This record gives sequence, C-alpha cells and structure tokens, in this order.
Amino acid sequence: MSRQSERSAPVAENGLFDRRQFLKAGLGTAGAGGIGLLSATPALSQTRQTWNRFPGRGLSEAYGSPSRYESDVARVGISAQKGTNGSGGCRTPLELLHGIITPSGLHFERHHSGIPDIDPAKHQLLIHGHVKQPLTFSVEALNRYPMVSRIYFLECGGNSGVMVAPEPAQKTCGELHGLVSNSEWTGVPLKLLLEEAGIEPQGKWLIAEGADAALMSRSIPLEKAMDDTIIALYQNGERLRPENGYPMRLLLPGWEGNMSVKWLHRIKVTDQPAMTKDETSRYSDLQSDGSTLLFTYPMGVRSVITNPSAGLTMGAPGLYQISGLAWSGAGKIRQVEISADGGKSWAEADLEVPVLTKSFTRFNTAWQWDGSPSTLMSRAVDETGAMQPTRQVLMANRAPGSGYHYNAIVGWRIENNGEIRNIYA
Ligand SMILES: Nc1nc2c(c(=O)[nH]1)N[C@H]1C(S)=C(S)[C@@H](COP(=O)(O)O)O[C@H]1N2
Ligand SMILES: [Mo]
Repeated sequence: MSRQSERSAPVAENGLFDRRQFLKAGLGTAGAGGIGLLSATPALSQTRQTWNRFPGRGLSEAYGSPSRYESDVARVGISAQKGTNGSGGCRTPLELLHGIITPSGLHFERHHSGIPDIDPAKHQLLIHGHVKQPLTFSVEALNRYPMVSRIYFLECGGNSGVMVAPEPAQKTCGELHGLVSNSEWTGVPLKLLLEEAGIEPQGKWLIAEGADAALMSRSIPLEKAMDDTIIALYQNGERLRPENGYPMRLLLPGWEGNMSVKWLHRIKVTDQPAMTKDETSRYSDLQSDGSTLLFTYPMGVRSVITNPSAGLTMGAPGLYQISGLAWSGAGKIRQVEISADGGKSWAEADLEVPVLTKSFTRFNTAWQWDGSPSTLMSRAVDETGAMQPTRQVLMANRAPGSGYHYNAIVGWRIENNGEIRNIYA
C-alpha cells in the first residue's frame, strides 16, 4: 500500500481532514509533500537531568499549586471600574487550557462590589415571602441535605460584548471570550428548600439577593427554581472559592451568569419580578427599533476555536489539531463544524465525550496548514436544532453597542507569517 493511499481524503477545503488522519500520519513519516506529525523529533538518546539524579522535594503539606513553569497560565483581561478595585471582571485564559473543566483558580470573575470575606459560621440563607413557613439555613444545616453534582458552564451575559465594536479588537481568545468557565458544582436542589418552606399559590417569582455590599439581586421565575437550579456549596470537589460565591451561591444552569447570585443570603418568594437594576438597565438587549428585550435568560448556542486562536502563533506548516469549546444554555451540543476557508466549506468536527447538557463540549479536527493565509471558523448546533448565527445575522436587529448575549461565529485569521488575528468573519 502506498503512503498516498493511506491518507484520508480531505473533508473540506484548505486542508481539513478527518481526525483519524493523526493515526495515519503516525504510521508513516512525512514524505515529500506528505503529511507528518508536526512537532515530534526523531529520538537519539535521553540525557539524565538534575531532577532525576537526586530525590525530589518533600511531600506537600499545604494546598497544592501548579508547576512553577506554568506561571503564565493566569486570568486575563482584568478590568475594574474607575475608582474601584473590585467592581469589574477578569477572564479565563481559554486558549491555555484543555479538556472541559476550568480549574477553580482560573474561573472567570465578575463582581459588582468586590469579594466579601464571609464567615461561614455567621452566614445564613433566609427564605421568606409567599411561603407557608419562613426558614433560615446555616451552611452547616445545608450540608446535611442531599446534594447533587453536575457539570455546567457559567457565562456572563456580557461575554464577548467587545465583538459588537465596529473594528475587531486585537486580543487573545480568553480576553475576548473568557467570561465563561465550566465546573462541577455540588449543592442542594433549590426545589427541596422551597418545598420545605411551602410556596403559597401567589408565589410565582423569587428575588435572590447576595450578601455583598452591592446586595446584588435578580428575579427568577419559579419554574426554573423548581427545575435544575441548585444552591452550590462546592466547586470542582472543594468548597466554593470566595470569588465564586463562598459559602453558597445560586447556580442556574444555562442562564446568564448574572442570575447565579453569589454569596446568596436571601430568597423572597413574590408574585412578580422586582425589576432590579441588573434586569432592567443591565443584562437587557436593546434592539434597533428602540425596544428592549428583558428577561432573555438562556445563553445561546456557541463555539470558539481555542487552538489555534488570536494571540498565539503558528509553528511551521504541517499537521495541526484544531481544538475548541462549544456550549449551549438550551441543552447538549449536537454538532460542531469547522471551516478553514472563511466559511465556504465546512467539515464536521469530532465531539469529545462526555457531551453533557449545559456544559462545555470539546471538539477537535485535523488540519493540514500549507502555510498560506487562512480563516478558521467554527459553528455549533445544539440539541434543539439552534445554530450559531453569523455576526451579520446577530447584529441585524440590535441597537449599536448592544453587546449582551453575543454568540456569533468567531473567525481567526492566520497570516502567512504564522500570526493569528481576531477578524469579523
Ligand atoms: N452577589 C453577587 N452575585 C453575583 C455577582 C455579584 O456581583 N454579586 N455577579 C454576577 C455576574 S454579573 C456574573 S457573570 C456571575 C459571575 O460569577 P463568577 O464570578 O463566579 O464567575 O455572578 C453573578 N452573581
Ligand atoms: Mo455577568
């Protein structure tokens, strides 16, 4: 069998291959014009290093940290409002991570009045309003309830808002799109506590309030509270981090992050929404006809190629794995397609298991980059059949500058010198 016939046929233009290409590339090495793994070097010998000539350092007594060689892997795009150091956000460096779980220390942050230093022994959650029996729950009490663990993404409604600017910002993938993270959350289904308090017939909404100085609050429809909402106490197996809501937060799977009230200390059951600042002037969607969409809760289906991506640089031409993340507030990801020719032809990417509802799903495909300028794009479809829109379609009915709920197709431009830029595809 000739090496030529072992090669898969391209699945779309400009070098997109089935990912089994990697196995085939591994069988034969790159011939003239052939396909070979890019970065492996032929083995000669291995020299002994200082770290395997002597015993290593002692056992770790304290909380562990990443390797000291990984200090560049940190949150990015840190910005606070003028005159404050805690009202603003910082982002997850999506392009530096793999798999689907965001390490807790790299979860994005968004605070309206800094991070409160809450003593869990003094913190209490009050449930009152249209209930038969108002109740308070200490952290200790909640810890005795049956808990569930689920992997969900959390995305700020303002993620990628910079993409509505007239010109594409030249920032990294994380700086542009990193107000989203994905964790395993463990906590008590809110339904259990509401049933214990007993919702009265007028009770249709919940007003959830945080114990930060902003007393940030949001109105939540009762149906969502009785569905998959949890009061999270743990994140990736350990207690919530202070910045993510310690000692307890709401977690509304798939809905805009603002509703997942952190440092939760009060839930009032009401007959109508409270029309708080964050559901009227903020986190609402101004339309080109002058109207405003309120209560646009679920985050739309979207995807982003994290590797290669803006700010990174390509190595030599050759075989690459394109890898990225897709997610949808409506359920599971059904399909992700990739284009290497600016959207003219598309090929289906492989979805890595597990594919979970309202969670990051990782997708991969093989790309033979021939060194010429190329535009990479990805588009996702979720299990409801919703497809990620183009930027043009998304922007059509929006008022200029209205940047919440931005889920359009992302395009990365690869130049022939290997530089990668953010473009409007
Ligand atoms: N009490 C309180 N809850 C809050 C916020 C806040 O400032 N105060 N920020 C909200 C916003 S806008 C988002 S996007 C998410 C961010 O959660 P994270 O900081 O854990 O990523 O929390 C939400 N819950
Ligand atoms: Mo947010």
